[in-house]
Order: sequence, then C-alpha cells, then structure tokens
Amino acid sequence: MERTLAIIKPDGVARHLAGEVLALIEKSGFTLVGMKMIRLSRVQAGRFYEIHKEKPFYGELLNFMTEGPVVVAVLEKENAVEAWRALMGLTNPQQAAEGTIRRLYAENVSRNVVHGSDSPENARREIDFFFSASELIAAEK
Ligand code: DAT
Ligand code: MG
Repeated sequence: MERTLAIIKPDGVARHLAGEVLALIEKSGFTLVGMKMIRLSRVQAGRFYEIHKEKPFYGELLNFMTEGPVVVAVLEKENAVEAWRALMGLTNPQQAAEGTIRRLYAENVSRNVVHGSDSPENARREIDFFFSASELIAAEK
C-alpha cells in the first residue's frame, strides 16, 4: 500500500466542491487515512511550493493557496501517487482527460481545485509537512 497527499485547494473549498472531490476519491477506491481543514500561512505555502520558487507563477500561486481554507488529506491505495494524479488530471484543465477532477471542475491552470504529490518521495515529504504520526491512521498490519 502507498500513501499520497491530496489538497482540495481554496477554489475547491470556496465553490463547495469538497464533498464532490472526496466522493470521487472514495469511489475510486482510496482509503482516507488522515484529513483536516486549515488556512495556509504565506510562509507555509512558500515552503510547501519551494520547488517552484523561481517560476514566474510562484507569487500568484502563493496568493491563491492562501486566499481561503484548504482540505489536506492522506490517501491510501496501491500505487496511490500515480492513481491520484490520474484521477486529478493534468495541471491544465484543457489538457486533462474526460472524467478527471480538473477537467470536471478546474477553471484554469492556476485555479485547478486539487493538488497531488508527484512521486512517492515527495508524498512522504508532503505528508510529513502537514501531519504528525498521531494524526494518521496506522497502516494495516
Ligand atoms: P501540479 O499541481 O499538476 O503538480 P505543478 O507542480 O507543475 O503542477 O505546479 C504546481 C501548481 O502551480 C499548479 O497546480 C498550478 C500552478 N501552476 C503551474 N503551472 C502554472 C502556469 N503555467 N501558470 C499558472 N500557474 C501554474
Ligand atoms: Mg506538482
């Protein structure tokens, strides 16, 4: 079993899409093993997206990610990282496949409703960024 980090971004929460997104996650066979709603500080958002700090959209990304609350969740499934990226769809909703969350709900490339880790290593880093061990359901033995 693998774990990955999902975020329902401020646009998703503000547009009352959190339930829809969680329903798609559960219908796709993921198990929720941790979840909370938080408002990111600019410092937190900056650290979370540090890999993008040289990108032209970094400032816009931090403005967006701090504009309202987000839902952060840890999802468990076989190949969870890849499976969650597949359910989210490509970054740009115009390029995202039919039936993916971004194709269904995202307004554009910067306001794209959801985040997902892009590798198992980054998933571990991102899960640790938001959750302590006691906030996660223990792995099945
Ligand atoms: P993803 O979220 O699909 O992993 P990413 O890691 O390349 O995509 O970028 C992180 C976020 O930054 C992305 O979800 C939205 C924003 N972003 C990426 N490319 C952008 C662009 N060309 N213009 C505006 N925002 C962008
Ligand atoms: Mg990414």
